Amino acid sequence: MNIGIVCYPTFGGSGVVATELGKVLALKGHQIHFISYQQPVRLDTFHENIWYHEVNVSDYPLFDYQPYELVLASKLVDVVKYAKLDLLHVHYAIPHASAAYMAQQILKTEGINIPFITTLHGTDITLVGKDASFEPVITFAINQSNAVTAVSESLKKDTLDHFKINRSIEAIPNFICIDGCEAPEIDSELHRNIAPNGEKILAHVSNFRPVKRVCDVVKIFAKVREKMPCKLLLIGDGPDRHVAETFCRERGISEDLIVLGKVKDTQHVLGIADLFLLPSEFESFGLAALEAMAVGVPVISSNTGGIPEVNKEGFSGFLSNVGDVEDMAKNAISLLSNEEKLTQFKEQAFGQAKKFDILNVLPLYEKLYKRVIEHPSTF
Ligand code: GMT
Repeated sequence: MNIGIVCYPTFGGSGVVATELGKVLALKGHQIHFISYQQPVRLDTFHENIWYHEVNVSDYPLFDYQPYELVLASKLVDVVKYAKLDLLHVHYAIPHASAAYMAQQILKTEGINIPFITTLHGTDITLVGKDASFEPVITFAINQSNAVTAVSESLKKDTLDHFKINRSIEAIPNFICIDGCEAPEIDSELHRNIAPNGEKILAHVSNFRPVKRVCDVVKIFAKVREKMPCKLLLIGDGPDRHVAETFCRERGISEDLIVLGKVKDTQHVLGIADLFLLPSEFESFGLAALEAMAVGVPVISSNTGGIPEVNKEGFSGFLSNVGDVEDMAKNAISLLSNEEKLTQFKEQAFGQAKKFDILNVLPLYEKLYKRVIEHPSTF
């Protein structure tokens, strides 16, 4: 199949999922055309069957706000026509689904029929999409898509509960590429560097937006640190990074805080951690937690949104109510202070991640693509 993938190029989960999906589809022989305003971060090397088309946003002085949706729609028209695409798969509804709809309508006037699939990722529904300033367009674009997928059952339910949806939505979970039967070897030099005295390592990866509750991450860390020597490894960057830094400075525990910023190969670094913390206010899936589990790191998380579909209570980690820092710290301390239990949870976390192996998820997308290409208006 000849597939156009539209995504955000940044470190956010939706861009990561879109890029990894495209790379695996290309390996299987499909022709994949990525369309975005920057080369996606995970598209670091080019392979056979992969193309990248950049959307150039003009900076004409009349525009205080550049009309990205329009230039994206025009680019889609161009790529569909000249790369002879069979299908568009857009990741994150805003503004990709409405741009795809516009491109579809333009192409129809030229006798070209291009179906598009919208994958909902989370904040496009739960935060931004619900906003009255977007809602009518989002509802329309979801209803007009030839197929819609959501990354968890929970997100599917939220979409059906909060929007006037008159069509079906298929839940297709996020995935991970698992290599081998056991979690990969850890980088022992990196481990020595971060925890030179054998301290336990707690890790968190995110874009440090308020929804991630970075304040809870550092509070949990501070409570664990009262009981045992440990380090907190923060990966990523964003508006609330200073919350973590200020909290640790004020308590004089900054020497045990390591902020790595935006790291491309997060799993390599995550491998050295003993626990992953994800206390989010909301999380449609929690790809970061799955990436941690895939390198054998158990997860202490909140029980919001789609997280319980990924992190299994008392098996791959523990779940608590949003904001219940006491409970999260208690769970973390109980795991970290029992070596045998920690080893068992590390193995179980890896076992749980294997359920989301790309080999199990890819056929769901391929089947959907085939159905939509053959019967575009049925779904
Ligand atoms: O909001 C973010 O964390 C980024 C966002 C994205 O779309 O880039 O992540 C969402 O999509 C990820 C991939 O499907 C999910 O794993 C995250 O749970 C989801 N984030 C939220 O729901 C907050």
